[in-house]
Amino acid sequence: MKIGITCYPVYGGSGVVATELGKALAARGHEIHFIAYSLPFRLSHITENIYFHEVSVNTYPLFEYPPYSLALTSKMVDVVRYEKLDLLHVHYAIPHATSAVLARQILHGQGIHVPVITTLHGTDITIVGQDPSFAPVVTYSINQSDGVTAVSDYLRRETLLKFDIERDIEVIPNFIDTDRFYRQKKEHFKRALCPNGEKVLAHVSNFRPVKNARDVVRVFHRLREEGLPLKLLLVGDGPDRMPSEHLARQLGVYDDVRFLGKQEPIEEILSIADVFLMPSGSETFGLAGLEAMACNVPVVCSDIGGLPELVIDGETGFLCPLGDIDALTDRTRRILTDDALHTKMAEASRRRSVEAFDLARIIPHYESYYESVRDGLMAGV
Ligand code: GMT
Repeated sequence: MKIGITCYPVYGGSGVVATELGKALAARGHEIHFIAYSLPFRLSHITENIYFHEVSVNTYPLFEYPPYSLALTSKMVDVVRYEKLDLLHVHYAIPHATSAVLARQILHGQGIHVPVITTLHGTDITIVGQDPSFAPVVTYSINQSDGVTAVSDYLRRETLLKFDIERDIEVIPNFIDTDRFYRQKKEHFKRALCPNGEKVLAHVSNFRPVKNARDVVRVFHRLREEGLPLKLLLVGDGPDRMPSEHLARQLGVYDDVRFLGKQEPIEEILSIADVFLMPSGSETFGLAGLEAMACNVPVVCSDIGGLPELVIDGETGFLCPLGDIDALTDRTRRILTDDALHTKMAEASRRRSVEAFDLARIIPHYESYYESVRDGLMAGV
């Protein structure tokens, strides 16, 4: 099939999923056209079957807010028409689903019928999408899409609960390339960071407030106070990075914390981690946690959102009440101080990532969903 994929090209889970999906589909022979305002960050080079169409927004003195959604719509119309796309698959409802629905309508007037599939990822439903300034448009765009998927059953339920939805939503969980994400031997890196054999806590996020990155520093501080030899690796960047740095200084642990910023070879960093911390306030799936699990790193996280669908409490890590620093500290300590438990959880984490979320299992689910939506649309034309 010829598939147009639109996503946020910046550092973040929905862009990662969309880009990895496009790459995997291209490898299976589909022709993939990314339509976005810049090259998706996981798309370092264009290969056979992959095309990139940049959306640029012209400024005009009247525009205090240049209308990106309309420029995106026009680009979608253009690409569908001239590249003869079979479908548009947009990731994150705002504004991508709306632009795609409008593009479909414009094309319909030109005798071109292209189905629109929207994948809901997270805050497009759980936070920003519910804001009254967006909610009616999000509801309309979901209802008007030809197919809608959600990355967890929690997100599906939440969408049906919070919006007036008149259609089915297919759950297709996020996935991982377990041939890329596995525990590598990184002895030099480990020795350089932990010269005295310290254990490593890790956290990867875009440091938005919803990630509660400061709770990671708090847990680390508690464990250090107890005398555990430990280092903390923080990967990514965003609004809460600086407050987290300040907190680490205030608590006197800054020297043992490494803020690595945005990094691409995440699997190399995860390969030296012992526990992954994810104390998020909201998380529909927790892709960063899945990446850790694939690298044999047990996850200690909040018991919220879609996280219980990913992390099996007591088997691949622990689920803790939201904001409970005592519980997060306790569960992390249990893993770090019990080698047998650590080994068991590390192996179970890897096994779960392969058995439930490997790309080879999930990509065919998308393909069959594409076909069913396209066939359904063609039957109605
Ligand atoms: O919804 C967001 O905050 C954006 C999105 C992103 O682009 O980072 O994150 C969501 O989508 C990811 C991929 O499906 C999920 O793994 C994340 O759990 C989810 N984030 C939240 O729900 C906060």
